[in-house]
This record gives sequence, structure tokens and C-alpha cells, in this order.
Amino acid sequence: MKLISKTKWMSAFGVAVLLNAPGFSSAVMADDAATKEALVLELPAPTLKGTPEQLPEGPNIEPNSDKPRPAFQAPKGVKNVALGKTVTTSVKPFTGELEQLTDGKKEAFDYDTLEMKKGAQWIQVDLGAPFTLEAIAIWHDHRYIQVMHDVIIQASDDPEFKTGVTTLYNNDTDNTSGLGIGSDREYFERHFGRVFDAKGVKARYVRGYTKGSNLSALNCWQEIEIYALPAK
Ligand SMILES: [Ca+2]
Ligand SMILES: [Ca+2]
Repeated sequence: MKLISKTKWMSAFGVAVLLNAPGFSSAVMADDAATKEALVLELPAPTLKGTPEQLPEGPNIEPNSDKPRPAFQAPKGVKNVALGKTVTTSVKPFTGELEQLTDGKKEAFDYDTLEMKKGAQWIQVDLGAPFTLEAIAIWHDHRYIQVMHDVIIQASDDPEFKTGVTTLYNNDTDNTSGLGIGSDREYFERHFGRVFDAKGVKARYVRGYTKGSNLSALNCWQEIEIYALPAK
């Protein structure tokens, strides 16, 4: 068991940890927490378009918020292994290049957004080798504050996603994308991005689906980051 003093912890991890200190300080002395730390993302600027007057709402939609969600606690030492990795898609985008999904840029601009035609479409990242996946951060399209439909995230060692598929997130509650009924909620696209728990799954490929949004039938993507440790 390795204990770390509170003072030492805070000075080691700086401002980001201090901001999250209230919910964090009691757990920080725990055995388990000593190996985890807040996942700090490099955030783009918020959209200049503001908040639409009419936002979708319902039991299956998380309320819109100007505040970020609590920081995801990831194992120490995770890295974004998706940066610069190869991306493929279900259909050829009509705006943007595939490389833009893993280029680190995710500003709320048209030129930082890839667009694909309507229907359930996917993007897929090949990490080049298996990794132990811990967290996946996604910015689909925060040019507009909107909810994407049928957000499904899967990991596999099969590039065809026919075998060994682990579903990490699925908010397709009516199964219109045909991958099974999801029980996760829809959420608003904000500049904070959205972090998904990858649960330590070992995989080489990550696939993300969407089926339009409340504003558009098109499928838009800006960035996917995959935080992982080397596979044991
Ligand atoms: Ca990008
Ligand atoms: Ca659906």
C-alpha cells in the first residue's frame, strides 16, 4: 500500500486536481486512488453560436449544462494513443479528411469538422496494436449545442467488428441502429467533449457510431481521443 500525502499530491498534480478537490480529497488517501488521477483534456473554445432557445429534453437526455462533468479518474500514465492513428469510416465523408479525427484539433469550426451522410454511420480508429483502454473522449460536433442520436462506442480486436466486440456505450434506446437496445442517455455536445469509461478493455480497434442529431440528419465528427496503457 502506497500512501501519498495530500500536500504532495496537490503540488504534483496542480490546478486541475485542486479544482476537483472537494469530491476528491477523501478518496485520495485510499489505496486505489493513489494509482489514479483526474484525466485532463485539452479543451477547445466553446462555440460562439450560443445556446439555442429550444433544446430537446426528456428522461433519456441529460440536462444541458455550462459546467463540466466531474473529471474522469484514469490510471496514472495513460496517454492518448489515438493521436495520428489511422481512421476509416462506413462511408466517405463529403466534408473533411479522415486524418482530422485524430489530429488533436477540435475547435467549433466548419474546417475542423468531418461530415458524413445520414443513417447510422461509423468511424473506426486502428491503434496499430492492442492497448488497455481506459477512457475515450469524443467531440462529435460542438459547433452547435445539440444531442447526437444512437451514440454507440465499441472496442474489438477484429477490424470487421464481427467477433470479440465490447460495447462501451449505447444510447440507442429504440434500437434503430440495429446493434441492440442501449440503456445510456443522450447528452449535449459541448466544448468539454464527452469522456466514456473504456473499462480496461484490451483492444486494437475502436468504433464509434452516430445517427444524426436533433438538428441534422448528417453525422459529424471532430475528434476522438483514446486514453490507454500498454497492453500487458
Ligand atoms: Ca480533429
Ligand atoms: Ca435510435
